[in-house]
Order: sequence, then C-alpha cells, then structure tokens
Amino acid sequence: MTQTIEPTATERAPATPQYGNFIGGEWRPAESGRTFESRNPADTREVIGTFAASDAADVAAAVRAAEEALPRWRRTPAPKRGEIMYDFAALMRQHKERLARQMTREMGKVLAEARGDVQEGIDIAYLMAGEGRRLFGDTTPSELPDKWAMSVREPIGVAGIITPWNFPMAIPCWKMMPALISGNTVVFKPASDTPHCAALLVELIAEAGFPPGTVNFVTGSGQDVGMAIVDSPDVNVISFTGNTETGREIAIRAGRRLKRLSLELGGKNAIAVMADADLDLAVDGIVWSAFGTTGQRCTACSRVVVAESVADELLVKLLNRTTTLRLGSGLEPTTDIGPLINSGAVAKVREYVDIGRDDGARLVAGGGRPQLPELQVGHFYEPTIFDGVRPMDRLGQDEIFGPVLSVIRVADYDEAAMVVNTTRYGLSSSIYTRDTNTAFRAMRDFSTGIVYINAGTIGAETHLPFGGTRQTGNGHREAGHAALDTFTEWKSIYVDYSGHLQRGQIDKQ
Ligand code: UN1
Repeated sequence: MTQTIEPTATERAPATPQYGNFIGGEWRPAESGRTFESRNPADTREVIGTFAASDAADVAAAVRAAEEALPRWRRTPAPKRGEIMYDFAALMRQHKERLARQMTREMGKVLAEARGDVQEGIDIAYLMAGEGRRLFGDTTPSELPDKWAMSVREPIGVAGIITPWNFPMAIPCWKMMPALISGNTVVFKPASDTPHCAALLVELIAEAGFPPGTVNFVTGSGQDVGMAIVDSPDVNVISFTGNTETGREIAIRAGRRLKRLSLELGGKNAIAVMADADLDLAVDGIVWSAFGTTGQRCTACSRVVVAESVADELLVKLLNRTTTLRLGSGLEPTTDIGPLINSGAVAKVREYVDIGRDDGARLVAGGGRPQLPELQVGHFYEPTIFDGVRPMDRLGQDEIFGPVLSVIRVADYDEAAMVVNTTRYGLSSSIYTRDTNTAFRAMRDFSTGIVYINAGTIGAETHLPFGGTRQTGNGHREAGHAALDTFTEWKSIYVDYSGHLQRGQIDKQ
C-alpha cells in the first residue's frame, strides 16, 4: 500500500528566487552578504525575489572581470560577436512570454506592453547582431597619390550600463547590444525596482554564449553601485537612463574624468491637436500616450496643446474614454492601466495633483487613488486630467512620470508650436492635423528628438535614433546605428604606399 504524504506549507509555497551578482561568468553573493527584496507593485505582499545589495567592492570585482575579458572580446571578429547576439535574440524570442509575465509581476505594466518591451529588446539585439557585419567606417581618397585613407570604429573599453525600471528589458538591451557588438565589455547595474527582469536577461546572455566577463551584473542602490561604476577610473564609457537630477550628478562625476557619457533623461512631451484634426484619432493617441505604462515612459504625453475652437469637443471625447479605463493587475486581460512602480511614485503624483489644484487648473478626471478594495494592496492611481493649465505652470513644465495629463488651450498653430517647444526637455512631440502643410511645418518647427504626425508620442522603433534635445540628454542618441557612436572611438588610418616621404597639406599638387 502506498502512502501519500501531504507537502508542508513551506514545501507548497513556490521558492522565492534568490540572485547574486554575475561576475566573470559566475553567480555570487555581494561581498558584504547583504540582500534586498523586489516586490510586485500591483500587490506589495508578493515578494518577487531577493537580490545582492552590492557596494563598491562588488563593482571593483565586476570591473576587473570586464577588463580581463576585454582583450579577447575586442579581438573576436565582429561578425562572430554578432552570431552570439543572434543566439541571444533567438533565446529572448523563445522565452518572450515568460519574460513578459515576469516583467508584469515585477514592475506592473500590462502584459501586452510587457511583451512589447521584450520585443523591443529582441529587435535591438537582431539589429545590432547585423551591425557585426557592417560597423561601417569610411574608405575615402587621400589628397596625396599612392596613399590610402580610411576610418574604423574601435571599442572604448569597459562600458558602465545603468538602466531604469520602466523598460526593464528593452533599455538594457538598447545599451548592452551596441556596446557588445562594438567590442566593449559591460558592467550592468539595473534599477533597484527591477532586478529580477535584469537577472532573467543576464541568464539568457550567459546561455547565448557571451564569454565569461563580457557582461557582468551588479545589483544594488544607485548611490552604492551606480556611482561606484561612474567613479571607477577603469570604466571608460557610461550610458545612463533615468531622472534628470541623477543624470546631472553623473555628468559632473564623469566630466571630472573626461569619460564618454550618454544620458537619456526626462521628457515633457506634448501632443498638439489642430482645429482640422480627426478628433477621434487624436483621442486614441492621447489616451495611449498619456496613460499607457501608467504614464511612466520618458516619451509619455503629459501635455495636450489644443486649438481653442475644438478644445471642448476634444475634452468631452477624452473624458468619455478615460472613464472607461480599468485599473488592475497587468496580468489580468481586462486591465488597461497597471500600478505605479512604488510608493514614492504615488507620493509624487499626489504632490503634483495638489500643485495643479493650487495653481488654479481645473481637475476634470481622476485626481486620487481608486477606492476598489482589491486595488488597496498596490500602488494604483487614477488616470488624471487637468484642463486650463498654463504653459509655464509646474504641471505644464515638470516631468511627473505618472498618469497625469495637462490640457493647454491655444489659439492656433503658431502658439501651439511655441508651447510645445517651451520646456526644458525635448524628447518627443506630436501633431494631429489633416493639413499636409501644417504637418510639414511641425516636422520643421517642433524641437524634439522625435516627432510624430497623426500618432501619439510613444512607440519609437529601434532602428531610428532615440533621444532628445535640451535637458532630455547630452546630445547622444540610442538605438539605430547612431547608438554605435556612444560605444566606439573613431580611428583614422593612412597607408602611404608611394615609397617616399609625402607631406600632408604641403606636397599635394
Ligand atoms: C522610455 O520611456 O524610456 O517610444 C523608452 C517608446 C518606447 C520606448 C520608451 N519605444 O515609447
């Protein structure tokens, strides 16, 4: 007779994953032994996993491993580096659903968007794998006879990659893939809110066959880990996406060492709606851009700049749509809007709602936390709209990074263009108009890194440059072949095969 033994409660409970750092091809705990937890923002009772709370000692070990791996990796032919990257992209495809579900659990975005995030990682991995067979430089005539002139891209060295939680798989791939294809090795520090997403990526990186030490992964706080990477004299290039204040601090520290630095910072993106626009189409774009990812995109629309003559009609349509949006766990197929990332984000949104009220803007939707009992366990906030915001109000100027939309009324196109451009950020902008001439004027006049015509402000594709003007960054671009500029040095090479001295500038005919 067989006896069935019931598992105990501890045996039944799924084990909480525990991850250390990944240094020189091995997983290991922080040298201090300290750990931290990541929790589900839709239900903060759920622990996603525990992770290494690292510090400068762990960063030093990771940098050493990256330095040791560098000579071999930079001499690996770029097409071969690309082949490993193709394998990584294929693994991401194979694991797409699992990665997406884990992303939703850890940072809250709805599943369809999490799939898009993973897809964006896959797209850049394939694009950059292809760069392994391009990495074009110039071959060009010399000004002198019997002389050859060309330029080639070379890796910079060890790349410090510091990434945010809002695109926890796409953005690490945006940064690591161009760094790696160019022959750099990497020290990767993910946001403290999404270490699990990052660890899952690193597992696939290892499985794809990137040699040990090529990608090193260190989790922990921005102060203890991020700044140690920035300050390390042996990290030669830093790529950071995050908030403007941290970016400024990184720029100061990296500047002291004259380090290459690429910054992707804030946005205060506007959608302009002209009097001749298709208003239903505009509402689709506004709702998706303002409330998708709970407004937590650098590219999110936080301002609607609308011609006064259609403002009331647009607002009615906008409110009708906004009130149908359902909040909840992003894993539920019925959910339109997931939670904010953490309690700090909720506090910030609350603060800005108060500021909006105090500044005399008219709250027309949302403005509080939802009442439903099942939403009390997560960081939920209602989609919120203010009307009558003035361009220079704080609601019209500051990046809130939440589901708060400001409606600014203007007289005509010229005023709209001025308002769209009057912020310290310049990432994305959009115009809805049926007039081709107005559309082309906007393409010329809107001073942002990305401009959309008859589409919202989000949804950039990975083969075009991504980044912005003014304080959105420091002039670099991610994605597209422009991303290679961050991670490579140019070397110009001259070969004189004349057999005698030819003096540049002097001996030319
Ligand atoms: C970000 O919010 O930092 O264009 C990135 C978009 C996405 C990328 C957003 N493809 O909205």
